[in-house]
Amino acid sequence: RVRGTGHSYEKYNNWETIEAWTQQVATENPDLISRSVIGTTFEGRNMYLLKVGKAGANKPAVFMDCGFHAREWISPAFCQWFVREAVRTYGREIHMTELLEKLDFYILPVVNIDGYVYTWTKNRMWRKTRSTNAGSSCYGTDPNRNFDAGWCQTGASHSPCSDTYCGSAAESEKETKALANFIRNNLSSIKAYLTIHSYSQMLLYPYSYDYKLPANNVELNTIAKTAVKELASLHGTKYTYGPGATTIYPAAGGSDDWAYDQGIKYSFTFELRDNGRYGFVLPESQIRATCEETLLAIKYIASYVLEH
Ligand code: ING
Ligand code: ZN
Repeated sequence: RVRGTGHSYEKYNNWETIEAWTQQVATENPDLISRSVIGTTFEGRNMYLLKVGKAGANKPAVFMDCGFHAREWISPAFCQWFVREAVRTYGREIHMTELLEKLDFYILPVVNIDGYVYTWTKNRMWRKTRSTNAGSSCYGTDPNRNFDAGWCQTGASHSPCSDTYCGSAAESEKETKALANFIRNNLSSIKAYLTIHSYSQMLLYPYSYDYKLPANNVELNTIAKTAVKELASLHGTKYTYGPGATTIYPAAGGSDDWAYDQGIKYSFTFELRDNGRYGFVLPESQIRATCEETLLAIKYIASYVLEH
């Protein structure tokens, strides 16, 4: 619990509560966290980014975002959990301490804030952004089909009414444009890109827009194999892993493929619990176990990146 805000790490928090939390966690941990705004959403909400790490010169960075898709509520819950574990275990647990001394984590707790708000107020199963579409009464673009990576060539739709609408152009959405601009402006420090989705218990790496394999595909496969082993070590949760196109489905315009093609050689998409029993509506009783196991995989990948 975070005092006075109604926030809880073991409950799903609404946007108002998450927004207040970003302010409070930064204010209470000034030596480890700073908060900035990287843009605003279609409906005018601030997109907060938390920089988590001990101050130092020329530190490499890991970028992690949550809440691309509105209904995947376990994803923002994990970003919040990660930040809490960082501040709670810094100076107490050797691995986290070393990570925060040597790396910065850029955490974007909710990318698609407007969609997230809509799942709390109108439609729990909403996926896309909430932007309007010219010539259509349907709303929204799929933010994970909106990046300039084989844009709309496969597994995406040009129809604004589709749940996988790729948008009118790559980076047509204010939210994806803000994220892409931040990464472009910080390419010299960002060594890894991690994006958290749900569900299906998978760890994916490029490519999804094509059946081609990334140059370091053997290395990415080994990292993924070890990361899912770490994850399973806690509660036995089984993950599959591999290139997106063959492991989940071909889909163009995803942020991990785009980040990889920008030169970020460690780029992964997590699909958290579960395997479909509850799907997007994962019970709050599973937040703790899901976040604890996922944290092991994230810490492993961050340590790997630090050593390479
Ligand atoms: N899955 C991802 C999606 O956007 C994905 C899978 C990953 C597609 C990487 C493209 C690139 O469809 C979910 N659950 O959103
Ligand atoms: Zn998703």
